[in-house]
Amino acid sequence: MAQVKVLEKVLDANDKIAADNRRLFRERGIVAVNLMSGPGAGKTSLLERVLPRLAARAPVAVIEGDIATTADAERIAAVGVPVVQINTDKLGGACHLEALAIQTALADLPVQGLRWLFVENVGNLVCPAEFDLGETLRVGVLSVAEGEDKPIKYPLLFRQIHLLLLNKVDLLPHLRLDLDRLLENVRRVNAELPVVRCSAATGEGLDEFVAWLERHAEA
Ligand SMILES: Nc1nc2c(ncn2[C@@H]2O[C@H](COP(=O)(O)OP(=O)(O)OP(=O)(O)O)[C@@H](O)[C@H]2O)c(=O)[nH]1
Ligand SMILES: [Mg+2]
Repeated sequence: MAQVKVLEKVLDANDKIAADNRRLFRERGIVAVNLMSGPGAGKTSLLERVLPRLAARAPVAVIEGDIATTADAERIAAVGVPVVQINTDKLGGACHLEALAIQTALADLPVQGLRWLFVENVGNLVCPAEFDLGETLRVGVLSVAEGEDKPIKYPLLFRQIHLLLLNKVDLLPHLRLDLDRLLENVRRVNAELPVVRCSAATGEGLDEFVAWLERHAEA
């Protein structure tokens, strides 16, 4: 019982800070995109491809969340985009980002005039979906190598997101995957969820992803 109370308090505090973040994003016209997936689905690879295209038209920044290492922030810095790395091992090793970490990281980013803020959450198909960061859009990434059953086994993330990127489609000829069953499982959890089939390796589907982002940013 006591444990439940503690968790409620944590979520309460998180939601208040998330509301502050959301207000700041609205006031400044920032579109904040929370990118969530299991480890290795291709979040950073997709960002490496998509960020230069968005940055050519409007200022972009990234917050990278990982338990440890600055590897992903270094990859983002290499494409010339301002980035802050959050390592949650210094915050108790959390498997997700919380709103306070976003608020703190914003102090180290060029928020003035910023249009796009991408938050790459810690690689985890469960916990990130439980914490509101104040983001504008939630995008999930599932790679085709993860199997047909992930949407029904880990439904929360698939319920919360506004778009699903089905990544690594270049690998389909090499996999034993029933794509129709995977898509049916997505629909069982979230009937309306748009799905973009893409590959960070070949660039397939990324025009569609960028177009979706720009449409939703206008809205
Ligand atoms: N074949 C293929 N490989 C990919 C694709 N996207 C990513 N990869 C590879 O998958 C591995 C993981 O990619 P990352 O982009 O680091 O994945 P991530 O989701 O950022 O991983 P974490 O941040 O650790 O959760 C790397 O070896 C990538 O080169 C893709 O579309 N096709
Ligand atoms: Mg990554």
